[in-house]
Amino acid sequence: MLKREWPKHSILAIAIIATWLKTYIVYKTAFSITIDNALQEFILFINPLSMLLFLYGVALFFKSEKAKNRYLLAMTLLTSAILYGNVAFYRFFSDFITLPLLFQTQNFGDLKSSAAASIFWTDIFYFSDFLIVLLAIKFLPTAKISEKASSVQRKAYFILSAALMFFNLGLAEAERPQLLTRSFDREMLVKNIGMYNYHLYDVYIQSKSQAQRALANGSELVEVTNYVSSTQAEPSEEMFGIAKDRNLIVVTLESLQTFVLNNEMNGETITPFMNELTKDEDTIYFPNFYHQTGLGKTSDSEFILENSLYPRGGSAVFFTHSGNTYNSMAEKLGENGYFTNVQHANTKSFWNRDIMYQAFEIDEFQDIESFTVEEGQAVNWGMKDVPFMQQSVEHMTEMPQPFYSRLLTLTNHHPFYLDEEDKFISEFDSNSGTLNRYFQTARYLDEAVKELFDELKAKGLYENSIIVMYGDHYGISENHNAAMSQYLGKEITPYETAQLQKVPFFVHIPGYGEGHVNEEIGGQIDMRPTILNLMGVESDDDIQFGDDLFSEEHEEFTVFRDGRFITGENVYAGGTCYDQETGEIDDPAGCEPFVERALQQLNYSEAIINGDLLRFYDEQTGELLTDEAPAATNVAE
Ligand code: GP9
Ligand code: MN
Repeated sequence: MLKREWPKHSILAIAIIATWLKTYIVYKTAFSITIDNALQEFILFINPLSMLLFLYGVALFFKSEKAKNRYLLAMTLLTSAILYGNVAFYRFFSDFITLPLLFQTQNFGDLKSSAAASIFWTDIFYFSDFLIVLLAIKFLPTAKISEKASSVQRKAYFILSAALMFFNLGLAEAERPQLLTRSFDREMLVKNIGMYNYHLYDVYIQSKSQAQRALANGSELVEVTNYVSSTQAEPSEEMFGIAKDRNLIVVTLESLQTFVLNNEMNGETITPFMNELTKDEDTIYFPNFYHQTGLGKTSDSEFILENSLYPRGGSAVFFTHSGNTYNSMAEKLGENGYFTNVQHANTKSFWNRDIMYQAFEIDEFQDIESFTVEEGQAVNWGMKDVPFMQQSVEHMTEMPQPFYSRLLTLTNHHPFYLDEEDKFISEFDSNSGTLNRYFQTARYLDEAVKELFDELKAKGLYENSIIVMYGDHYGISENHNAAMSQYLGKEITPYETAQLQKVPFFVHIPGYGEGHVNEEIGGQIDMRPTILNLMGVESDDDIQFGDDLFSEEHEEFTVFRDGRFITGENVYAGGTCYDQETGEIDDPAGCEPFVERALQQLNYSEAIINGDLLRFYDEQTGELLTDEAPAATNVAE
């Protein structure tokens, strides 16, 4: 019995092993996948297997040996084509293929021209498993008995395959929690779930959003535009165009929360430079400003900044809706003669930035490839912020003016490690290493901001620029509440947790002279209208959920992505209405009217994203393009 069984499935076994090992070799040779420890290497090694077992295992259902072999050959060809397609693509774009990219017509030209140039005869190796299976079919004296595998055998086989799949996903989840809801980075996906599963995942998230898009039509926008125009505040006339024609530099202050500003840790000042800025005559500083990000963290903050829309709940909009039509601040400034740019010393595919920035019509993205990282200049996730600032300003000197350049810092990021020479203050002394180190990296970020100002002055770019800086999201999560409570010297209630979502917001206009602390309650959603008004670019007709913070009509009502909100009177958190100033539990009546409105805003924003509704909006005229709606059916949210 055994003698007969073994040869019967030997071609299947050969095919699986050949493709598996080939895939691993290709991982190691054709892509630069960073491996930090043995567990990651192990995950990388096993990750092709589960999908291959499923895909190739379908052969077990074939009765005829010939059909089975043909199927296996077809599958080795298919997986080889997927792998090779990625290799050829990677040679040019240092990234893995994702569907929206194939649909973006501007990429297609690049793809075609580069495809021919990136093919070598040695690439035959990428099809070696196909050749091996072909030879095996020809020369291996396998059994000629035409017989399907028994159903018990098949069951055992697929149970084992499923077990392996779960084992792989379990390891991936341990290595990178929430990988499949947040996506993070294509490299991380390939590294953890494997090339083949990654493509399946990509098809899944893209087809899900495409289906919602296909069912949407322009009429859904009527309600949204009515809501937006009835609630929008008239922008401040006084501040209109105050920074007109200047370069706009927007700095994303990684994980910086407001509680470290104008504060001390064991007698040491945490952010000396930024503290001075809060009192500076050319700076307007907003201490009551909140982040509104969700799972997409930094990328969500960028999304809000560029669009004044809320990010999505439950996933990272940078990954799920990078094919949408947007009316980004970059696009708008671009139309007003600006050169638009983003600088970030990390891989370009992180948060799918390379694709999303095309949707935002950002002219240039300078990722890690644009920076020279000398020995000792990298920590945590990439290049240290101080040298990053130096090189970023150097880049600015080469840009056409006026420019809009966005700088994404990185050092003040979990796990908040630093080299000894970059520690300017000591650690805190709580039981949370994360919080203890956070003060030091925040102090380092402060140094980087100082460096930016110094460099801009040295390079003659300072006077003619406006510098806007905002904290992207919290750095210290609720897991560290005990330590946080020790530092703040008070209990961390849901009210306090909401208050800890404050992030700094600075508007620095060299020569302005009327700097002040602006106590207005606001959030990231207000950045786009506020900045555009300062730049002298009208945005009244745009669909945005925020308002100019300088407007006299600005309403103090800031909604978090999860439905919590802050008003002039109250903080609504954990289903409880608190007094905004004292943190005492307040009469729920104060919050009630806002609960509904908060959800309504979030839903409208979500509907815009899910239905890709901005494609039906003429941003120049403010008209709805319902006639061009591709689908007739309207779908309720
Ligand atoms: C990654 C950087 C950090 O490129 O922006 O992302 P985060 O984890 O803060 O969202
Ligand atoms: Mn961040």
